[in-house]
Formats: sequence, C-alpha cells, structure tokens
Amino acid sequence: MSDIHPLERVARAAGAVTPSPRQLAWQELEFNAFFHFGVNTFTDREWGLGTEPEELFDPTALDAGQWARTCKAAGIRMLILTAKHHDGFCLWPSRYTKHSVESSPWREGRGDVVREVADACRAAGLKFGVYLSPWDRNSPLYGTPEYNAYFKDQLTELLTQYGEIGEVWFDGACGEGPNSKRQVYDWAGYIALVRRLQPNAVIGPSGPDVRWVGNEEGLARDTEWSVIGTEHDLEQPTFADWNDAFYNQMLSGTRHASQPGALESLVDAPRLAWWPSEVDVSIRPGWFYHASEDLRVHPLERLVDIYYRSVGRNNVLLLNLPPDRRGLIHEHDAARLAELRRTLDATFHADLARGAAVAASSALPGRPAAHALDPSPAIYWQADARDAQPELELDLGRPVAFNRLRLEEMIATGQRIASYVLEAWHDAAWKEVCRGTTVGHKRLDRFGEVTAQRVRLRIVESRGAPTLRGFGLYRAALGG
Ligand code: FUL
Repeated sequence: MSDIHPLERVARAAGAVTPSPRQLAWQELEFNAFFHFGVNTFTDREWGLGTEPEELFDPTALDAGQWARTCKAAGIRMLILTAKHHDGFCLWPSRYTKHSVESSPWREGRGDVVREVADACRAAGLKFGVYLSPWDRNSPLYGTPEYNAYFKDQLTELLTQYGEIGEVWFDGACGEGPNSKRQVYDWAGYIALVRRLQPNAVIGPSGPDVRWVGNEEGLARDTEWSVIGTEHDLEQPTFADWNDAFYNQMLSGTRHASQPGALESLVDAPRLAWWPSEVDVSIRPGWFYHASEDLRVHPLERLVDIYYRSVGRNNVLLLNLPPDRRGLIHEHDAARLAELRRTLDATFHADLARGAAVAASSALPGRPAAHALDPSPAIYWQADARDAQPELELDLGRPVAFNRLRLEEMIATGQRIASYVLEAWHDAAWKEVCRGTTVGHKRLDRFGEVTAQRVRLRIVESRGAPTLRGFGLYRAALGG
C-alpha cells in the first residue's frame, strides 16, 4: 500500500486510536466541578506561602452536603477537591505531617474535609476526585528525593481511605519549596501508584489520561482532537519528558495557533495517543474564595458561552466553585449555577430531530442512519469507508424552527470527523446553515434561527468511516 499518501496513512491510523475504558467513562461525564478550599480561603490568597498557622483554618458552617446537592441539581457529575494546594496544608489528617486539619480548631481537630466531601458525593450519586499539588511550599523534604516518598505516602492515603476516586488532578506547577529548592517529580512513580490503587481513576491534566486545554478562561479550540502525536510514553515519563510534553501542550493552548492533533503534526510523531482535553475555569475571577469577588461571579451569558465552547467542543468542563469561609458555596455562585442549568434545560429538553425520517448515503450493516437519532448512547450510525462524503438527510415532517445543532461521535471506536456542513432545504435548494470541524464526544453549534422541514448533514472530511451516535436540533431562547 505504498501508494497511500502519508497524510492519508496517518489519518487512518489516528482514526483507529481509541480511548481506554476509564477515559471513555470520564468523557461521558462532560461537566464536573472543582472545589478550591484551604488556608487560602482564610488568608485571601491564591497561592499560600506554606507558613500559614493551622489555626487559620476554621470554617464556621462547613456542609459538604450543600456542595454535593448544589452540584447534583446543576447536572454536575464529579466533584474534585483540593486535598492539598501549593501551601502544603492537608484537608485530611495525614499521618505524615501535622500541617493539616488535625492541627486546626475546626471540629476540634477531629475533622476530615476529604471524608465529608467524599461521603456527601456518594450520598448524592456523584463521583469524587482529588487534587493533590506536587508543589509543596511547606514540606521540609521538598527538593530532596525523600519528598517523592512523602508525596506518594500522601497519595496512598487519599487513594485508599476514601473509596472510589474518579480523577486524580496533578497540578504541573513546580515552584520552590521552603529551602528554595525545586523538586524533580517522580511522575512515572506517581502514575504507577494511581494505576495500582485506583485503576479506574483518570489522571490529569499533568497525566496520561487527560490533557490540559491550555488556558484558564474556559475556552476550548474550535478544532479539538482527542488523538495527539507525542514523542513520549505518557504512562512512564521522565521528569524532563513530562515537562516537555506538558509544556508543549501549554504552548499549544487556545491563544496559540498550533492545533494538537492536526494531521500535519501527526505525520512524524513517534506515537499517537488518545489524550482528551479538559477545560478548567473558575465561576469567579480567583480559584479560591475572596469576599471581594462576590459581585464578580461570571454572568450567565459567559457561563453559557463557556459551556458551548467546552462541553460543545469535545472537552470535559471542570467548573470551579470555591467555598467561602463558612464552608459553603456562596449564594451568588449557587444562584448562577442554577440559572445555567435552567438555561441549558430550556434549550436541550426538546430535541426537534427526534422522530424524523432519516436516510444516509451509506450505512454499514447493523449501523443504520436511524441510530444517529436514537437517544441510546450505545447504538450509532456508521457510513461505509468507501463513501467519500457521507450524508445524513432528515425529513422533520413539518417546517421546524431551530438554532442549535448537537452532534456526537461514537468515540469508543475512535474520533474521525474532521469537517462537516449542516444544510437546510430552502427555496428548492440546499442552503448552508453552519459548518464545523471536529465533533468527538460532543459538538454543539449555535447559529441564527432557521426554519426548514428537510435538513442534511454532509461529512466533508474524516479519518476513516465516520460514526454518529447523536444528532439533535434545538431552539434556544435569547441567551440560551
Ligand atoms: C494552577 C494552580 O497554580 C492554581 O492555583 C489552581 O490550582 C489551578 C487550577 O492550577 O496550576
């Protein structure tokens, strides 16, 4: 097959890369919440110094049940808690340091925030994840090989004492410790430990399962591939490898032109990896709570935009909801989150394509066009590989007004769609409604209202025979 063009060859190879079961389960979650909470909540800082007295930590009314219920009602599926941020203060009573809740006045030193949150998540039917900062400005061991053992001991506590962990969030930050030394992190060792103790947990965004989107504004790229090219074994990186991979993908953030996973970038890549992207963003300016930001909770329009540009761009959204000094999600944040849910529900409750008559230019046996519209996530339409530009045509039965499109690929079999056009039949011709590039787990497009009875989707370019397990049309009200 030497006559195959190199770009075509790599396109087929990339289209055949599939997620691990843990990545697949994680991508299905779509919308998770981050909880930045700790000594910074009480000092009004973003990065603690590591010298904060433990007495400072004293939430007056901590109620993890309120966190979990608020998230559940908003359609959030997992909650990730900063068990230890850069200041080194532990929200659980660690056996390996006194710099923890145990030395604080909160619950007379007998409290464990990690346990309360893990239990509240379980009670609400949410997954629970932990953020553990390798950068530790408090530990006297930081900057020595012993620190890696200390870090792994803490990780072991978190991974063995609190039940199932859905995600381990390793912050890549590597600053100086109390001795002005930097740490050479044992990434391969940390990763191996998580694999052994919590084999279903994804590790991100400095980890092999989940890639950082590259900015903290909540915005993914228009084109977001889950398959990228890499020089390194993401499972067993050296410190230098890891910095390189992590740093390179930081540089390829949305502010920069380069596109992770673009075909040209894959041709010479030693390996192809499924490395899906996560968008982390705070509901207010800071990651930690500051009373001065109570009136600066992002407006609804911004959150709706973030949702479309993260969940609707093949990313998992990790929205930070920083608890206040009471230990509660502030009223303003909770109200805004509820508004976001109402707005999304108002748009997505009625799929206007449901029940339409649908035909495809080709379909594999057992993968008929109708499966694209079927709400079951397990069945899908798949075009024939010989069909150069597969099409799906719908007859909605009557003229229908819509302004939103939802597409979903069956990513368990790979990510393939590279560009598509949605058209509507109008005045005896097909007119373009919108066009886009990647789809992946989910793509949501917004456009001006169109009224049509017949619509068609043309898949213009793909990396092998494309699939669709979801196709929806919606009508959003203004601002939705
Ligand atoms: C960064 C940290 O330095 C910030 O404080 C915050 O935790 C953010 C999510 O990650 O690397």
